[in-house]
Amino acid sequence: MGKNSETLFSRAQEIIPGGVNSPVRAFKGVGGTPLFIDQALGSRIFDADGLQYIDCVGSWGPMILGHGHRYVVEAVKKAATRGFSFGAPTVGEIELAEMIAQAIPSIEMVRLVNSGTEATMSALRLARAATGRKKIIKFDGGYHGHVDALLVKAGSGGATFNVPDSAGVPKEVTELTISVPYNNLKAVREAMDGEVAAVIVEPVAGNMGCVPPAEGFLQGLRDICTEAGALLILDEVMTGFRVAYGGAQSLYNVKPDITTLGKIIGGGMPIGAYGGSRELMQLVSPLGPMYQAGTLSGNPIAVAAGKATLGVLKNSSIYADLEERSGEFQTGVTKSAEKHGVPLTVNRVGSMWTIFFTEGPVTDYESANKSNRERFSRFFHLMLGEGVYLPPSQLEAAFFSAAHAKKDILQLIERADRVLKKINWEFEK
Ligand code: KE4
Repeated sequence: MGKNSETLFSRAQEIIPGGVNSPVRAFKGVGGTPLFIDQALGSRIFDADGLQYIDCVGSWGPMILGHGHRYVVEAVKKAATRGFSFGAPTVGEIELAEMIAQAIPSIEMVRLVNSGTEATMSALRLARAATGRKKIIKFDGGYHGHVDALLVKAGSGGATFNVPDSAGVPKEVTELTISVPYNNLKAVREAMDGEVAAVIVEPVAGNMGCVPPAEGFLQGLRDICTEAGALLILDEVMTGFRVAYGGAQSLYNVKPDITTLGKIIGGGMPIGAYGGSRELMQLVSPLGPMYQAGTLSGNPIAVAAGKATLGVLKNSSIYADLEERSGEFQTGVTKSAEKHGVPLTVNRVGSMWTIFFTEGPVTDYESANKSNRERFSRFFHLMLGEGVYLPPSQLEAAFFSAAHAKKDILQLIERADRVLKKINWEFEK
């Protein structure tokens, strides 16, 4: 670990809880000192000691174009000269909303907010306003931001630190949330009653590591919700514009009542969004009785970055390229693990993926949790030493960007092979 990151981490811990502004960044899931990042470009990040890494985190999803894409940088620069924030409507917000609705037909109207958490919090409130019901169904290992009602058997940091529920959340709130195993329609049917306002699901789970939906799972949720008069919320904060331009709902052909978005639609700037039918969104203030607001919602700089990002993605070959290269990586690592006798499973949808250190299959939180975290941590640090920056947790998704060229993928496979060979020796001796 570089000296500068260590010095900065000590200083940061004096003034910021855990030295980080979001828990998963603290390397608690893998041990050691977090890298302090100085800058990034394309597929690379550079730490405070000037060391270079192939970035497989991409800010946890937003950087699908790679870092510092010239169109996005130019758009942000131009917007910044016109003003940072007005607290008043702007044409850019209309344009981004129109781009989102055009990409995702289930969204006829959309409200921009400042984070994925705000998006899911608002979506829950909208579902409860629309149905007059209180209960929510979520999935074990699903993470939807740090909304009180959803910090129940939560994934991401909650699962990484083995504290899937949070202190400070009254039981009166969490009593209304039912969490069931992912990919288990029977459990959803059993939990569903006339009091459930909504089911919220990551259409491709990313916060227990990458876990694809089983065949028929999403359509099954759609049917169960329709029958029960509950709303289906697809939390596409991670999958929106990631697994396809139209999100996971276009890939799996499922129509939710509400979609939440974030990450990519801001191109790396703070943003979130929730949307649905015109009829449903009439409930949202100032039109209707469901209140939701935000000083910086629709911020002109974030909107400029988001528009530029979606503009590059739209009608591009980026998704096809990402599918090919990510598939090549998955095959390469799987073959290497077989060669070196290291039990692992690589789950992937498009350019989001996770290497689970378990035989697998990994189909839900329980099977994801069977992963050997000690081996993952060893793999993480050895790969860091090889100049590869992975998500610092076994229960997180990794990402490639359009800037990860074929040579990057070949290098990643080579470096993983060297590390897996070493791991086999270390753990098998
Ligand atoms: P934010 O509030 O962090 O913008 O979004 C919350 C959120 C909502 N829904 C899904 C499906 C998400 O993946 C997230 C946030 N993802 C994590 C990564 N697992 C963000 C990283 C972090 O917490 O620092």
